[in-house]
Amino acid sequence: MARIRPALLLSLCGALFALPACDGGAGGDAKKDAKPAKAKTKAKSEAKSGPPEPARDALEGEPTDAILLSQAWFYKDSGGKSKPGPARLQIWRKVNGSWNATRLEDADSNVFHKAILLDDGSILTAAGEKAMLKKWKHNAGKWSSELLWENSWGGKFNRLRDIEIGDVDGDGKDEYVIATHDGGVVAVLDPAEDGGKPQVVELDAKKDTFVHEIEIGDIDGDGKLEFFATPSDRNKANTSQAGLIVMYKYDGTTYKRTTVDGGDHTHAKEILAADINGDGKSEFFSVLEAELSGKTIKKPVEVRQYIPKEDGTFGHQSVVKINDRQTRFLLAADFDGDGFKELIAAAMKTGLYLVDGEAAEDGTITWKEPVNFDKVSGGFEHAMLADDLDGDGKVELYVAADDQRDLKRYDWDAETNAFKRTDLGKLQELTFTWNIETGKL
Ligand SMILES: [Ca+2]
Ligand SMILES: [Ca+2]
Ligand SMILES: [Ca+2]
Ligand SMILES: [Ca+2]
Repeated sequence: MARIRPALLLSLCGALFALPACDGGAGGDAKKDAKPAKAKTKAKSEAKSGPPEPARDALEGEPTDAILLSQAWFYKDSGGKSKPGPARLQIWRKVNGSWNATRLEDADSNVFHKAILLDDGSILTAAGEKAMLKKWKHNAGKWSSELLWENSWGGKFNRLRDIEIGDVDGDGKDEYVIATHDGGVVAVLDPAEDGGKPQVVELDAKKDTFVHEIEIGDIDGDGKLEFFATPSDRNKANTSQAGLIVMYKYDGTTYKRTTVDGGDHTHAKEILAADINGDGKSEFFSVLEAELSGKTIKKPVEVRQYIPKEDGTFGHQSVVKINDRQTRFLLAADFDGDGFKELIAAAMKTGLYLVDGEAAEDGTITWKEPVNFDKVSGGFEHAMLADDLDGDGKVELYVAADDQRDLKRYDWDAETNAFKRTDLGKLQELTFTWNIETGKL
């Protein structure tokens, strides 16, 4: 978890370290999982020798609405040092009208960066330290897993940072496109159909290079999917890093890379491909991190929309500038149901922003002034997702605000023309939520 520096941890968690918050309990489940008195001494000696045993909570009852939070979390060792616990998936499920959390943890890694619910009810997890892609199944109260892929690139870290699924080579079958740390690799993994070994193409290996994000979309509307990635320099505290935003297009033999944008002073850790105006072409966006000098923001976060040109290069227009250090989540969804997808940006400290726009006949989009609709919502990643999980035909927004420890839902209220917030539950202290997935589980 080198991305969470000790200094940052202190500022985020401060005195919380003094509390027995890192006991492995997830919210309200801590009590349920507490061991009887006899086990107390054992737990103490275990704490001295290593991390807590990974939790594997059973899922009770039939599949129901579920919110999966991919997390890293910290516990205190016997010397009082905070240490990363096993990679955690906190699984919130709606049972009899109320939301409750269970945990699935994996001691092989110390962070789940992302989880995807597959059609067959299994869960795909992309983990860091170690860089493992696993498939999890729950059956009759027991979890089992299959390691689909693991690799190491000989650098300081081995992480799978992001994964997206799509048919990027046009053969009618989906690939898994994966961003990795810290050897610069973008991997295209062709999953084996019968549990065999996947075929993996590793692109653009480069030492000390972190690829943060993958997006898939059809930017030119030819029915073939392009994918995008964000290779950048090594993560450093309180200073900006250079980086690129690149596009890959399959030419029948290989994935050809072109540069969409790049800079010496900053980079993007978030990108988005989404068909905003419903014309069959994906619009493509990046979120450039602020340019920093120590704690001072020299240049704010900027969301850019890229405009493809005839010659294959890209121009851009500025969508919104956000006076924050970073904004790691950007999504598009049509909350008000007018056929145009508005953008939501989740900044680290300054809250949630709604940016609506208007499309002209030629597809040109004019973006309106942002609305900072919840200022008291934040987190290092500030993960969010839009989905019609309750199936009423309207998309709702799900947000994990680690700073306030709130898991929330926002519904668009057509009468007030604003979001209405509902709190679903409390997140555990000393956890960092990297992604949200929703579905039936
Ligand atoms: Ca394919
Ligand atoms: Ca295309
Ligand atoms: Ca709309
Ligand atoms: Ca809904």
